[in-house]
Amino acid sequence: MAMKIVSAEFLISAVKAQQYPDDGLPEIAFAGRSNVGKSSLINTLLNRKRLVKTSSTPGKTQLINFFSINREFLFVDLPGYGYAKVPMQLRRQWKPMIETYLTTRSVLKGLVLLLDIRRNPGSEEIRFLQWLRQHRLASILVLTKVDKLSKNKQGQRQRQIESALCIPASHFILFSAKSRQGKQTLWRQIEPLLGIA
Ligand SMILES: Nc1nc2c(ncn2[C@@H]2O[C@H](COP(=O)(O)OP(=O)(O)OP(=O)(O)O)[C@@H](O)[C@H]2O)c(=O)[nH]1
Ligand SMILES: [Mg+2]
Repeated sequence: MAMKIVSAEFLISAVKAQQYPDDGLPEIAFAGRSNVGKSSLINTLLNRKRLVKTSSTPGKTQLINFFSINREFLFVDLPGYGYAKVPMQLRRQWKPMIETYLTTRSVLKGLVLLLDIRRNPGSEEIRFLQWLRQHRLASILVLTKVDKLSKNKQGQRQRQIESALCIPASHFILFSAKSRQGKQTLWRQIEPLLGIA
C-alpha cells in the first residue's frame, strides 16, 4: 500500500547541532550534488508541489532543512555539494556542517543519495559512498531525472554508473520528479529504515 501523507510541515533550517529538532523521531536525509533534484524528490514523495523550495539555479538549499511528516518521522533536505558558485564561506562551512550532522545525529536511520542519471559519478560521489560505508550508514541509491532519457539509454547509463562505482547491478532506483517513476519503490526502501513498514 502507498504511504499516506497526512501532514508535512517545515520545522527548521539548521547550521549547528544545537538547532536540530530534538523530538526523538526517526529521520531520513537526502544528499547529492547541487541541482541533482533532492528538494524536488522530497516534494514528489510527499505529494506536495512547493513544500520544499526548488530552483533551476544550483545551490538553492544551503542549510540543513528539517520537515516533520505525519508527526511520525522527519525528512532532512541537505544542501548540495560540488557547486563552485556557492560563496566560499558557505563552501567551507558545508563539509563540517554535513559531517557533524551525519556523524552525530542519533535518530538518523538512513540516507538517500541522489545522482543525475546523465552524469558520470565524480570523485565527490566516490568518496562520499566510501565514507557512508565506513560509517555504516544505511543508504539508498537513486538515479534522478530519468525522464530526460529514453528507456534504452536509462539502462545503459545505469550500468555505466554502477560499474564506475563498483556497485552491484540494479542497486539504483530510477526516479523522476516529473513522471513520478520510482516513487513507490523508493518508499518501499525508506519505510523499513524508519520502522514503519
Ligand atoms: N526533468 C526533470 N527535472 C528535474 C527533476 N528533478 C529536479 N528537476 C529540476 O532540476 C532543478 C533542480 O532541482 P532541485 O530539486 O531544486 O535540486 P536540489 O538538488 O535540491 O538543488 P540544490 O538545493 O541547489 O542542492 C529544478 O529546475 C527542477 O525542476 C526530474 O526528475 N526531472
Ligand atoms: Mg535543494
